[in-house]
Amino acid sequence: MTDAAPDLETGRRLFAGACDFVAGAATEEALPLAKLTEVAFAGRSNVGKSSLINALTGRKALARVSHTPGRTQQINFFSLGGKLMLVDLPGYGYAKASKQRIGAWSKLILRYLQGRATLRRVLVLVDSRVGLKDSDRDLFTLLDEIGVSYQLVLTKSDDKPKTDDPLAGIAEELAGHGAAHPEIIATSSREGTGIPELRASIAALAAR
Ligand SMILES: Nc1nc2c(ncn2[C@@H]2O[C@H](COP(=O)(O)OP(=O)(O)OP(=O)(O)O)[C@@H](O)[C@H]2O)c(=O)[nH]1
Ligand SMILES: [Mg+2]
Repeated sequence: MTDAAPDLETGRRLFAGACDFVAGAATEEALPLAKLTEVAFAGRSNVGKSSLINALTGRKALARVSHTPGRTQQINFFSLGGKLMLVDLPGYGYAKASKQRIGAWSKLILRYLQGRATLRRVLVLVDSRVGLKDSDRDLFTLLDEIGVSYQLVLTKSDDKPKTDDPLAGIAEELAGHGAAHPEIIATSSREGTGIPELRASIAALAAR
């Protein structure tokens, strides 16, 4: 099975099984042992990372959903039936005015991304109503540099754009990044759009 033709049924089965909270790590020492293949969810604060993990696993409150941006402060690990680890990272780039960038993102996350041998892919979530921000571009550059494969996942595609054509040129921009997967998956945790497809593409990573 290739990434280009992910098997929806395999994805459905993987996510229909057990999903357990394993650890919430606020320090490097608290990271669980790196045994399973990991897929991490990264993105700006409030982009919908926790909601997407809940939608994928069909659990309403597995990963906490917050109304206050920047709520997920630790790295949370969820095991999918001992086959794959889903990793919910704290959001970056909150506070529009303060220009907080990836440099301010905690050292813990940088260490995690750089040193995790089992990390197979980072899903970089981008709000489809807003498009790419410089904090996202900083993360792309970092992941290119450290050679960690990543894929862009659009969130909140049930809602209308906040600016004129926020997604214009996004595929072309991504194509200029060495470690980026070319396929972009559009999702809505609220309406379920793109969820089976994303399950399948994650399951394809677990299988290898
Ligand atoms: N319209 C719409 N809103 C969504 C969707 N997914 C999440 N939201 C809303 O976006 C807000 C943030 O969701 P979270 O899942 O907590 O986002 P997060 O990226 O985990 O946030 P932090 O952990 O704080 O960085 C909440 O108010 C959600 O209700 C979606 O698919 N559609
Ligand atoms: Mg969260």
